[in-house]
Amino acid sequence: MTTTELREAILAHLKYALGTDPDRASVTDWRIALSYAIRDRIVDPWFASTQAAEAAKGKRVYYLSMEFLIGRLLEDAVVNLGLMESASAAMSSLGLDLDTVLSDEPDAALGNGGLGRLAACFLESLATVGCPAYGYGIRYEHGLFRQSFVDGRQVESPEDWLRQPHAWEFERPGAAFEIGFGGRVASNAGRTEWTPAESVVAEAYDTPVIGWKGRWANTLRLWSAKPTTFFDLDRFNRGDYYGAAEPEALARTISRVLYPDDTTEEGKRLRLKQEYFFTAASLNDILRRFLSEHDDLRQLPRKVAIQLNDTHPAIAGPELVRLLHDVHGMPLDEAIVTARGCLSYTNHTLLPEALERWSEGLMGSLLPRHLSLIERIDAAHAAAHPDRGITMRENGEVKMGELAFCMAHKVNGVSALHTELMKRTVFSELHRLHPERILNQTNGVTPRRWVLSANPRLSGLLTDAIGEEWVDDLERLHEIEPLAEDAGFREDYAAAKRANKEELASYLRAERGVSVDPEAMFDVQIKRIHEYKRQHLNILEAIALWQEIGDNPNGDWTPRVKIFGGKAAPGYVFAKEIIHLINSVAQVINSDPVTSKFLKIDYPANYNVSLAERLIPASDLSEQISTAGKEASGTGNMKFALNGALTIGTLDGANVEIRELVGAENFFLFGMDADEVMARRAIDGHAARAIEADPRLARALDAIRDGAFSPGERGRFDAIVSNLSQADYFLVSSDFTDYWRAQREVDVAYRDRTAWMRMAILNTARSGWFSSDRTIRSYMSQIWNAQGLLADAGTDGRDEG
Ligand code: F55
Repeated sequence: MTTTELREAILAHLKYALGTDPDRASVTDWRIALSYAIRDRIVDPWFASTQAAEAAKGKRVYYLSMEFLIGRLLEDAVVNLGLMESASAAMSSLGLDLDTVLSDEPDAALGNGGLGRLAACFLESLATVGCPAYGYGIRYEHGLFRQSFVDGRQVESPEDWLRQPHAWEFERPGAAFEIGFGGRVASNAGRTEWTPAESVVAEAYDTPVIGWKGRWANTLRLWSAKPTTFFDLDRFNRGDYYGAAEPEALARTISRVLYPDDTTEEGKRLRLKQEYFFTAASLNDILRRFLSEHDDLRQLPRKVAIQLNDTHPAIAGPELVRLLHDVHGMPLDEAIVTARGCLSYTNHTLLPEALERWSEGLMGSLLPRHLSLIERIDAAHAAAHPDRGITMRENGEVKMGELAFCMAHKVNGVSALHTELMKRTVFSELHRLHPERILNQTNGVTPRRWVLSANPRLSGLLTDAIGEEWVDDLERLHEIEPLAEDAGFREDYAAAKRANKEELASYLRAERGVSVDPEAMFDVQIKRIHEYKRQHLNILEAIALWQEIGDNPNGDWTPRVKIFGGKAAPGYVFAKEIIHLINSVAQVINSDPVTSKFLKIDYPANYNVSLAERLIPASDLSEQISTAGKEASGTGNMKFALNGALTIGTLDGANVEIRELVGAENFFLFGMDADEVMARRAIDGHAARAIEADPRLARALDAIRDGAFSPGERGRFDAIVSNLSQADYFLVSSDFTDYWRAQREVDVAYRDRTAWMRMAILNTARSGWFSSDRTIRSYMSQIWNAQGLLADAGTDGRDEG
């Protein structure tokens, strides 16, 4: 598409779709007009892909996820269609700057963190490798809350991404299903029938997902809850205007808002409704599509692969059994086997508080038929394994992990270590009964978003050096390995990083009024705030460093800027204390005239996908410091390594694999491993011992306790101090000394600019394996048994085996 054609298309949309003209148009109007013009280019490949999938009558993949953290869509589409230059030229010919227009788009924040972002990377990779697939989820009216800081404390406000017209979706009033809740179950002539007491309509909204070079496009289908009757006319006529609108309000509540908690499962009735709502709508849709192409439901596993993104859609097991057995008359045992043949389950956490359990009381009242089917499935499983000591129900609760495991033919972890721990801990008994079921699929990230568009300077360098093929064949980055020894390339690589840092520095100056020196090391920890991720270990090290610099202000310190980003679940009190502590420490340290040329701390509010795209390319050091055994994988760690930030990290999640691939000499390892963590916890008074053994740690904790960061309010952070000195479950105190040691090694390494750049280049060169294309091909061959439909793609010979 030429610049002129694109320009004309934009003007036409501005006029005919938005009803405005160039003189009046706002940036948002232009952005939406550009989005429509780009969207038009997606529709043909999208139709072609849909038709190719229909003609092939092959297997389709369905990715069921409560969360899709897709961020902005316009830039992604422009990049994948290869229209970056035309778009930039077209916008400037209209007097606009493309970057300004692109950053006007609100993030679609339909997820909490890693799990939701993984789903988004997977969608893009499924399209890039040409695998016929649908993402299924919820069209939340409000995504993850907006975070702001008031006096250093997190304050949440509602997110409102749909306030402006959403240019990427197509409403499908014709694709709608009635979803029932409650009611009763009755047997009728040998057939069980569920008669729900209430119901809502799930209506589909489709967003096309275009892969690299526009060769293939899939669909993200999000369900919105609508009332079965819009309006209670009788109540209206009686003058009860609020009551008349009640059915609508009640129904819409289901897709109103994303639950903002990424760990603790609170057993909320509305949450279970959301889970069933989108799962049932998706399964109805899947069966409808299958039956439009085939007639024998016993063939379902050959045509349908359904991936459950954690247990949130685990009700899919009983729901599919219900559809096959109750609705389509398949014998129960066969229905269970058939459903299992379609379903597979990804586990994303071992944290006990994050494993979903639903009380049988709640489930029985909302989904009575499903509860009775779970009992039947449980009984069938028990009968097949009479020696087993567990069931999927315990203390009046249904354990969704066990249910998902029993209803899936494959269960996967998301990193090598996490998968081993799954086998050894939460699923040890089920693993003994089904040793072939658990497998690993190490996470990945899409290089189109996380390298090509987030880091155009690095991308340009890579393409100049080795051609463009790395973009969808990321292991080709190995080809730049020899260039780590090339002084010219190192300088270019350093210049790209430097320019990214300058850009971030001016952003921080403009948006936050903080000034940072681009020469300093940018040390970044961005992720949800959680005790196991140990942002408090990072801030403790900052305090100790500040104290040490203060002792010796004329020392030869390596300048650092520590940047934090991340939200805490609104109900997670301790995580909010950590945020408050970081902000309070930042305020004191940043205003210390003696130390501030060596150490600054910044915590921009409202961390999201778009902010990650700014921060990661400008980072030198990636903080991956979770308590070993707790972070299932991490995916930010991969994005940093690809963009040439060195990792300081524990042997946790995918850090282990990153270190193996980039080389131990290019990774700053510290801390206990998962086995040592368990042993350390068994030592009486481990925290007190660690503090006694390390005067730096003791002094840092004393400063917090004495009110150094809470002038006039000594006890403000007592909860943190006493936690770290006593229970310290996440072993912050016990890992502090080694973390400090590793950080000082980082300081020394950063001063040797040549050696540092060599290491950074090797991180980029050796991280190509972390492309989500690799992950998706591996799911296709090892779990889904699905084929790609692109002439030059597919799974043959390219998966990881
Ligand atoms: C969201 C809702 C609930 Cl109820 C529970 C968990 C979550 C959630 O967001 N989890 C999450 O993000 N888990 C992360 O998944 C990533 C992708 O696999 C991993 O990399 C990361 O280690 C894990 O914490």
